[in-house]
Amino acid sequence: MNHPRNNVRKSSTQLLLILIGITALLALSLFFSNANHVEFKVTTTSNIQHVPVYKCEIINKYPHDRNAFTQGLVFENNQLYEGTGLYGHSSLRKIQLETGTILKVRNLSDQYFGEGITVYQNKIIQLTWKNNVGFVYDKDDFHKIHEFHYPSEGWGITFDGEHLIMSDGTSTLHFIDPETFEEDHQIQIFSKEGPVKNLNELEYVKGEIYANVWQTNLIALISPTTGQVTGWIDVTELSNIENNNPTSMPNGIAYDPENDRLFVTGKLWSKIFEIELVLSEQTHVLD
Ligand SMILES: [Ca+2]
Repeated sequence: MNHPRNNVRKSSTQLLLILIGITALLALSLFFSNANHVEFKVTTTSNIQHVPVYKCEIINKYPHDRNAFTQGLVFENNQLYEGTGLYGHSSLRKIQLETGTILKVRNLSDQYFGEGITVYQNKIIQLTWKNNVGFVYDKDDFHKIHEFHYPSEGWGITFDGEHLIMSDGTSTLHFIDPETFEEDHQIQIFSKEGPVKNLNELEYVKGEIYANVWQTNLIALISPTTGQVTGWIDVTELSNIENNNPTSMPNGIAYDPENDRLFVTGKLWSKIFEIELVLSEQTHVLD
């Protein structure tokens, strides 16, 4: 005969087993739930590799000198500055955006092929292509303050609030101290297809680096910390308006942070376009 107390103990044991069973089921359920979640995350990560592609919605068009072989473009304090290239034609310009009027110009000596420009404090910095020298000018009167040197080619340059960021035609971006011009570090730029070479004109826009990719209609959006391309802007539509040929490719990105305006142009283009980005359904693969 079972003692009632034993029955109680037996019931308690059964209850405990049931509870353990329920707990185990819950744990398994949570595990599979998490497993699904993990799988979902993996899928999402995989999707991130297919980064967004943006098209351009034209907000405004402004005149641009068709003889300007644009290598640098920057907008600062309601003023547009442009650096132009080609031997014998290189210059630094201050331009009135609305009219295209050249308010101030400084021509470079014939031996220099001008490249990217950026503004740092009250100075403008301009690179040269193969001369391994950059120029620092007073922003207001364009007088040359000093020069600095770098070992690579000079292509594009921008400023992220801490470092000058410079491209050299490869997939490398150099982060340079704006006071000493010594390199702090560099990053390699890559997309799903591998390294992204020919990074040209640059602009730092809301925490990302925008870069024209030479000989393409593409602007790469780049994470300055990882070097990963996080998106593309396809400006083919703008190139088509300009009837561009291989020498008059898109080049030139400027950002007006006060009014959140993005400007793009190209070498020998007749216009500067103010654009907004519109998400495209296109999934671009860089050749
Ligand atoms: Ca720029």
